[in-house]
Parts: sequence; structure tokens; C-alpha cells
Amino acid sequence: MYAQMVDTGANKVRGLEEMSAQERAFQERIDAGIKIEPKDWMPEAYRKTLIRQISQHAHSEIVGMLPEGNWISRAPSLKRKAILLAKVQDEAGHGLYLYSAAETLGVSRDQLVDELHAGRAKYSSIFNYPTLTWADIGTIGWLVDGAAIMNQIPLCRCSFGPYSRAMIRVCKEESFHQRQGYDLLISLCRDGTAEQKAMAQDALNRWWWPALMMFGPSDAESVHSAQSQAWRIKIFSNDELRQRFVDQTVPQAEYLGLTIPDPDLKWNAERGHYDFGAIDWDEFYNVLKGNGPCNRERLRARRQAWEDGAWVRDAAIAHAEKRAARTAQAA
Ligand code: BYC
Repeated sequence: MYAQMVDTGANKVRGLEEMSAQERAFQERIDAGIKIEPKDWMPEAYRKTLIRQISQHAHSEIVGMLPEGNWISRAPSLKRKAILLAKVQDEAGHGLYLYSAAETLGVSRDQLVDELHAGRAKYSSIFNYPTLTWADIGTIGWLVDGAAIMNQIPLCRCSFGPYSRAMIRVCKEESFHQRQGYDLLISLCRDGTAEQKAMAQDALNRWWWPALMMFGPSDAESVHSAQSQAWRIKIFSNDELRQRFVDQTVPQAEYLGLTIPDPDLKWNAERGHYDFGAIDWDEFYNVLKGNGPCNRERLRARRQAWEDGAWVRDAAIAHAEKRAARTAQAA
């Protein structure tokens, strides 16, 4: 496994012979499928890579609540409102497991949140697009949660114990999220009116390419993939997961009677996969630089929520301090 990984991706990975004895023993544990736990020795770069990826993932969950939260008050029925509320609440829970997993690596949640609010930490590009209609809610569940599951199921087997265990629960919930999105689209496309189906097609037209971008840059451009795969922080490459997602999603679009907005999409019998058109990487990097349609709005909303919640944090700390003082007095 390790030997196959050394030459893939844009970055290079050191061979076992170039490592210190401690690093070699660490790599051999990973190659043997043994989980790394927070108190184990680990190379500083492994720790930093995990903090980067897990915190970006946590931020994505929290920022990801915003586009969907936007529709809670406008859901078309009590049932749909209850489902959407539960889903958005789940995303908050995912953020919390992930911040906790990152904290086991010696960083505090306050530090991570500061990085996000200062605009220095990334979160998934997908959440910088607006949710214009109710069909966007179904499409996010279908495509965005579908892409998230494709990326995250392998992470249940990643090398870092707390991250892999958090992912097991997250994936169970994400699969419910994907199903609810697809169910919503079935209502619009198969049982709905022509206008409702057109609304679903419009949502697919806007979300398809950003969903493909969620998997990150192509393998040739991915900065971290080779090292992360060697460390089993990533199990599959960005392009491998993107291809799996396309292969899984095309028949689902056909069942809904929707057209994927890609004239180059076609089944390639020789490869046993769908070929698809070129991704607009300029758009992707532009969103990463902070220039997507909603980047500023998302950060503004997160900072505001943090400020509005200050009194809750202060009250919780005051309560904890009072209890600790009382316990000390009684002892
Ligand atoms: N958006 O070398 P690469 C979800 C960055 S949402 C923004 O390939 P890596 C959900 C990348 O960080 C999904 N940035 O990086 C929530 C790096 O920049 P830095 C969240 C991106 O880390 C609510 C640079 O581009 N899922 O779950 O090896 C509702 C070069 O990329 C993106 C996760 O976070 C992007 N799309 O691979 C519904 C899963 N792509 O850090 C759903 C865990 C790349 O050097 N994360 N970049 O400044 C991963 O699997 C990996 O971090 C990625 C990127 C595949 C995303």
C-alpha cells in the first residue's frame, strides 16, 4: 500500500529509508492498519495535517447549517419542516464531534473558531452558493450529502482513532440526510407538477458542478493527497471519489427524469465508468479565495452567531465556577 503511494499526487512522500527509526515505526503501524491514538507519538506534520483537515471538516458542518437553515421557516409542510430541522441539528452535532476530535490533537476549539472567523481557515466550497428555491434543499441532500458520504465512508477507516470513530456516526446520519433529499426530489419530480419538476431541474443545473468540486482539485493539482494517503488520513484520491460519485449519481438523475447539465457526460463501456466534462477550476479557486456568491455572508452570519451566543458561554462558565466553589467548600 505504502509503496504504491509514494509517487502519486503533486507532492512527494519520503521513502521508509529516509525516515528516522521513530518515523519508520510510526509508518509501519499505519501500514499494518493499527489506529493512532491521541497519546501516541506522531510526526508533527501528521498532527498538523489532521488538525487542518478535521477542523476544515468541522467548520464545513457548522457553515453548512446556514444555506439549509435559511429554509426552515419556509418549508412547505409540518413534516418537511420537522425533517429539515432534524437534519440541520444533526450538522451541528457533526461539527461538535469533529471539533472534539481535533481537540485531542492539542488545539482548542476557541483557536479553531477564531481561525474561521478571521477568514484564515477553509470550509467546503459548496456552502458558498445560495439556496434560491425549495428544490435546492432536496438537491443539497441528494448531491451534497451524497458527495459527503462518498468522501466520508472511507474516513471511517482512517488511521487516526478519534476521527475514524466520529465518522462512523456522522456517516449513519449523512445517509439519512441523502435519503431525505432524494425523497424530496421524488415528490417534486415524479409526483409533482411540471413547474415543480422544472424547479428541480434548475436546482440540479446550479448544484451539479459545485458538487463535483467538493472532492477537491484533480489528483495532479492536489497538494496534500500523496502524503495524506501514505498516512491513511485519506484512503482514496480526490479524482477516484469524484468518479465514484458521478457513477452513482447519474442513474439516480435518470430515475428522477432530470438531465445532468453536462453535454460531455456519457457511459464509457471500456472504462466501465461515466466520462464527464471539464470542471471549471477557476471558479473553484475563486470560491476558495473568498469570492464565491455567499462567502462574505456566511462568515458574517457565523461571527454574528458567535457574538450573540457570548452570554450563553459566560453563563455556563459562571455556573461551572459556582458549582466548583460549592463543591470545594463542602469538601
Ligand atoms: N472546499 O491537496 P488537497 C459536509 C483545499 S461538507 C474548500 O486535495 P486535501 C456536509 C484544501 O483544504 C464536506 N477547500 O487537500 C456538511 C487545500 O487547502 P489548504 C466537508 C478545499 O485536504 C453539512 C487545497 O484545497 N468534508 O460534510 O488533501 C451538510 C488543496 O486540496 C476543497 C470534509 O471536509 C473544497 N471542496 O483534500 C452536508 C471531508 N477541496 O488546507 C454535508 C474531509 C480542497 O492547504 N476532508 N480544498 O489551505 C477531505 O477529505 C479533504 O480535506 C478534501 C481536500 C478532499 C476536502
